Amino acid sequence: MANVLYDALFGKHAGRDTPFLWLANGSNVTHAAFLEQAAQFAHVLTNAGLVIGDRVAVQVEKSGAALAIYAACVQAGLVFLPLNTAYTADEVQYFVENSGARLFVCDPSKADALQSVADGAAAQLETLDVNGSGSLADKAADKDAQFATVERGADDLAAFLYTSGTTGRSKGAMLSHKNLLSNSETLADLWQFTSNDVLLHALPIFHTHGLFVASNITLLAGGSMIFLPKFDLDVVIEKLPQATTIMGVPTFYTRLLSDARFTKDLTAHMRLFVSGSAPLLAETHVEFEERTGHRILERYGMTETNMNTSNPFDGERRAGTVGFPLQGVEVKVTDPNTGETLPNGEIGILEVRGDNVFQGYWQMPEKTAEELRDNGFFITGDMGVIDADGYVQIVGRNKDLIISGGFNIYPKEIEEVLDSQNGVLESAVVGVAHPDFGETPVGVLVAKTGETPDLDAIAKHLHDTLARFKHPRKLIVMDALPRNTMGKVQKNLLREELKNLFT
Ligand code: MCA
Ligand code: AMP
Repeated sequence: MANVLYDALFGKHAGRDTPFLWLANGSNVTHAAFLEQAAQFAHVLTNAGLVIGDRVAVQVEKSGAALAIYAACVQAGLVFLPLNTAYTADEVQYFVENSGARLFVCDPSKADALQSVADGAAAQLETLDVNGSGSLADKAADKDAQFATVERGADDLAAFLYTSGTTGRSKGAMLSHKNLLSNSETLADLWQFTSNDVLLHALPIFHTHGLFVASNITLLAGGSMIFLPKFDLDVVIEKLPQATTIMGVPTFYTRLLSDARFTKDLTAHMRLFVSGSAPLLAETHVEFEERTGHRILERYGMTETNMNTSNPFDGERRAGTVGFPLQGVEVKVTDPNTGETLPNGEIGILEVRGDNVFQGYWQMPEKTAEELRDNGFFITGDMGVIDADGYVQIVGRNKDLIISGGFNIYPKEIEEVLDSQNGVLESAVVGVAHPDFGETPVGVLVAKTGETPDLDAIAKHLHDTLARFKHPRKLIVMDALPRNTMGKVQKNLLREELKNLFT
């Protein structure tokens, strides 16, 4: 037995003196140098006593070295657990504790604040900054640049990605070597990636999109990536002439379209623009084609399932749809109440099955059973319909979720914080259309009788406890929340009332 994921993505590039990562300053990291760094990190991890299956939690800025930690974990048979850099210490504490991570890598600037988190979870703390410096790099410096790859099979775990739920705490989605590799193989083939591809990579690498879709496909095809720390409009426009393809959330495309420098000439050489993680408005699709002559290829995925559907590479890329089920992925639409399969043309819940579907939630068998059926179908919580031509269209969500700029926000988590504030009787958080982020959360508060909530103090408290992207862009006090006869808050009415707040 070999190491399924390592061999397919990384091992085959050993000794290749070809550029893998093009950095913002124009320098590059070769495949060989990247793998040598990963091997050195693997030595540090195993020297620290970590053994097969142990989790490595990582909250660091995007860099080639950060990506090399992923490769190191795969090579050493460890489970890679990346965390959003925006998470506060309170949020990180839960992930480190819940996962039972034995080692936690953070930015040096946060080490003082996070030492107690590591201590509380009995995890070893190491640091790595955006330039690749820190205690992890120091320890790696004198290590052998070769590491004996640990054997791992198709069903062994490669990564945990935490995903929130409508109720309860975040759940660690367990992803196996097969889950990740099968999906990358399918997509690399479908989207016709080759070693000539240069992917403009401006996504974060702590989510499926930037980490597994973009990086794994590039590695599989043997291409390279222009590896930018974040989406900066000026830099993306400057680097576009060197790229063949880009993957982004819809905000990338609306921001590009808002800039006059983004023209047909600038994009004439491009092979492919991929969008996902949030709905791409049909009007953005149309405007993009008018401006550039390219049709954006929209696809649909989830943390638990990797990618499920994609518009075709060669056929019609239909605006407002997420295309067809991927090769080897079954997609069906079911009745939310009975679970029965519905005929094409009827709206229901999308369910998916295939090698792409995760192994369950870490140490949460009940949650797993609620969403992953015995027959292997995963209940996505997305409402969809399959049209007569087989295109899947997402029409809504059967889960209380807001997607802001591609980041998922669960209103419940914010409502719990709001409800605990002085003077607040109750609250509701709803997603409101936003020109830049697609949707953004707005907090509606009801005051306790005779009290006036201090909105500034509440905003400050939110700032201290929740990641910035989750902060409601506005807090509004209302006399009462609209409720139906069953007493359930009617968020649809609030959304309707507030829909023009930012437009
Ligand atoms: C940053 N801020 C945000 C967001 N990003 N607020 C709400 N939503 C966001 N997405 C905060 C910043 O901290 C800042 O706060 C303020 O909003 C404005 O920041 P700005 O500079 O405009 O934002 P940015 O840094 O340019 O980031 C926007 C972004 C970024 C480029 C859209 O959020 C991004 O890269 N999103 C991609 C997320 C992603 O990869 N999703 C995939 C996961 P302040 O003003 O206080 O400084 S989903 C997935 O993987 C599934 C499986 C799938 O299908 O792909
Ligand atoms: P997450 O589990 O955080 O990765 O988010 C997955 C969710 O993002 C899905 O369940 C969908 O609701 C949403 N999503 C991803 N891609 C698309 C898309 N192309 N169109 C609409 N929603 C999408």
